[in-house]
Amino acid sequence: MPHRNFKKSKPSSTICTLPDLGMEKRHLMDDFKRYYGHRLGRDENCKSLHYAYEALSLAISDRLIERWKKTYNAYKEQDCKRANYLSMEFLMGRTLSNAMINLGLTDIAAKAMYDLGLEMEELIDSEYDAGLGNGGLGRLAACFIDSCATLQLPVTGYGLRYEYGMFSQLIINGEQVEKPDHWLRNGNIWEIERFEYKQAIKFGGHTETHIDERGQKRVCWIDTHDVLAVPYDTPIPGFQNGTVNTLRLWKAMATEEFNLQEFNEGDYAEAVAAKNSAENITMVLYPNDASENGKVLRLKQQYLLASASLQDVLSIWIGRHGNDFTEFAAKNCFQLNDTHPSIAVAELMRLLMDIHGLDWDHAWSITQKTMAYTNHTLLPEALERWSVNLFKQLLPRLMEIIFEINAHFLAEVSAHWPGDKDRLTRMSLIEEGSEQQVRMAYLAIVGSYSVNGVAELHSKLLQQGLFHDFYELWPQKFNNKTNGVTPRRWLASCNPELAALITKSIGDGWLTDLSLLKNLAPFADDKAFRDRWQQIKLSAKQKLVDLKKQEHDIDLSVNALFDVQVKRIHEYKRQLLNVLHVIHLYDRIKRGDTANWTNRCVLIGGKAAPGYYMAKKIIKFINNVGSVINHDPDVGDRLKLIFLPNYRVSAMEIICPGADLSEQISTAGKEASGTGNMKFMMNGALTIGTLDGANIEIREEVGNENFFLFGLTEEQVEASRNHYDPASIIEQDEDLKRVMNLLEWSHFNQFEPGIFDALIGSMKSPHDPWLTIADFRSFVDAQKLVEAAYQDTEHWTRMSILNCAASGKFSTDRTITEYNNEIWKLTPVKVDDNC
Ligand code: 26Q
Repeated sequence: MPHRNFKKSKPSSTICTLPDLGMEKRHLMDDFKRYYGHRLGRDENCKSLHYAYEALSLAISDRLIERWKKTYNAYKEQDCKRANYLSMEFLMGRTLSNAMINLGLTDIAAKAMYDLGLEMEELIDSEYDAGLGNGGLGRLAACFIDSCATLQLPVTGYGLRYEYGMFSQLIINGEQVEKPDHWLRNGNIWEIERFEYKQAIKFGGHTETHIDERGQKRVCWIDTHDVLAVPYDTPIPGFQNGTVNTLRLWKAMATEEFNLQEFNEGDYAEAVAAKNSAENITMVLYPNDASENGKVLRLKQQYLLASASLQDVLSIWIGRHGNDFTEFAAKNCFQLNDTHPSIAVAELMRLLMDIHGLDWDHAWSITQKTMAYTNHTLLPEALERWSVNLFKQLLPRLMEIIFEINAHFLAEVSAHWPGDKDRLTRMSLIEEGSEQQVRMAYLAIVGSYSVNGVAELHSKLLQQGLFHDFYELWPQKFNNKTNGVTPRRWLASCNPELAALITKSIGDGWLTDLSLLKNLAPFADDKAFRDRWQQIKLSAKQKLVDLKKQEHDIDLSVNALFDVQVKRIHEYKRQLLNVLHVIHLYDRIKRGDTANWTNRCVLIGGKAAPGYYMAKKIIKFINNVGSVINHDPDVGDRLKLIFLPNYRVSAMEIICPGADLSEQISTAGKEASGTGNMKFMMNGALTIGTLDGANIEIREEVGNENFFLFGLTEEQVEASRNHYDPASIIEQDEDLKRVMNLLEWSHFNQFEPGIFDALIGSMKSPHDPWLTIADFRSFVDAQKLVEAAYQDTEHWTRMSILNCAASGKFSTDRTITEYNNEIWKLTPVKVDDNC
């Protein structure tokens, strides 16, 4: 069916003006009933909670949509500068409870549901996570757009609408088994398809050059296979302020012409296959959180995101300003979430020159004034590179532009360092070798006016190490933006009891100015407050225990120290070090060395990239060690090791309020920032951690006495590279020797010989980059301090309160304010909230 063209026949403003929807209990109840009975066609015989969740969500969504329109109009009226956050991942998790908080409807809606005989918690729980991300980087994007809306900044999130998000993790016989995550199976009430804003994306073909009527050289990219990108919009509400921004996710679809052509030629099967290959582009999220090099489909995804988003922004611009780009850079900017969308640098050049007729210099000046790049990793192996040959085949015009950008850039390098050939080789956007490769990070740096890391140490190391040459050339481009998390989801929504206590004590200003949490500090000396704080922690732990019991029939005791490490499974994050410590505790129990014992429950959760052999072994190892320890009657309640399957956003919402101890134990210099560390701190967990990523800033904020520090520093890690001798460390440490002996004697794999050899070998290797053995002793010693501190409940509770009180810096409201003040320079736009 042809879609209606709104440009030709506009609906009159009368049909667009809607009556404001009520915000009282009766309004919600009426709307709920109408949706449940009419739109969804359900009645009292319906057993599934899903439809009640949908009916409530539709009622809530209506209230978002009316504010969405007002926001849209306010932005249009003010003709304000806008930022666009380009990210291959938006790890949104659930939407309903966040939407209610931000609309100020949490209590009213809960009462409405109660009156209808429904339990709000059950409805919230029946929502499927939108798992369109791997981990930190994707969740950061979700927190960022929440804060942008709360700060009333005109920012649009652009991403991909994957049909399949992050896989579900099953644990079978201790091993990870991946199950596809068809998150859209039951529909998604929060999104709106906007076919009218579709964009065509080119792939393949070749280029031709000709001279236009003005004597200018013009390049045409022709004989391409085009794919449509169709946007699906989700409203992103600010916190009780009337602003509702947009998350626009692109879905790939086959073009109608494409199919017709083949169909007319009689090749129906080919036509359908071609349709599939187009629609496959946004079928699945790549489940690796370090780059998987060389996959054509991944490059297609990246280009689709970049091209569709830029065309969208340009068509909005042209709709208002025609072909006049003089003000474009003053009114638009693009934040690139890592190198994944960095092909946008070349694509903006293409669109400005080939489609809109600008010359190179003008287009380049616009590009360099609008693009900004955030780096999220220091691991050199994780830096994205694409084969030049692949690029030429898939995106021939883009490859030409990258070569030209490189030629201009290398001329600048030569002028700065005449005769320095090594530097040219080092800095070139093209890496020479058996196969030429495009260095995407360098393309992003060259094309951007801002380059930032995500924590102080990380940004410093980028400048001194990975990007040093570029820092020397353009020091003013480089800056730091320490990550954060949104306090609405990561405190108010996930820990309502703690949030209520905080509000009762210091007022509710903290929800939008998290630095006010500092006013909690004096309450650390108040016994009644501490008692209440403790009760709340216990009740959060109980929820976690109940969940484990219900889902996996595991009994845990809330009196134990809940020691938690949840994050992607990676060698550098050192889940292995955590397990070595657990084995050490087990060994102490077996030897009867249990005087003054602190009962401990170690919880580890996270997904391994399906192709990451060592990470999968680590999961099996945790499960095997857990199974031996948890079934040993000598151990009892003293120690438990539990693997939490299918770690995801909604799981963290239950886990972080119930944690006592947060494990942030990466090899120093390897974790760019971490954000789980911030969620735990905000919820009153104490951190045991290395001087890595944002841990350093967490420790600075909370004070050394309220943080359990261990391990080598980043300098020591680097210095130990050439003379690391794990064998002699093991030899000199009786505790460690016993732990390693248990491993070597297959204590945890008695009927599975050899399965952990690769893990043991990697830890014992003098070339182990993660230095697990080097940090064992200092980790065990710090854990002893943890135990002693935990035994003094009053002291521990004080430290817990002080951690929460010191977490104000780690709100994404602060992070985004810095992005805005130093990079985007947008003016907040007030939106009338009298709906
Ligand atoms: C790249 C190419 C091909 C396939 C996959 C990828 C890919 C996908 C995701 C590469 C990396 C990621 C994700 C990285 C990530 O989550 N990094 C984390 O970012 C957080 C937010 O800044 C930091 O807190 C963490 O320290 C960092 O590890």
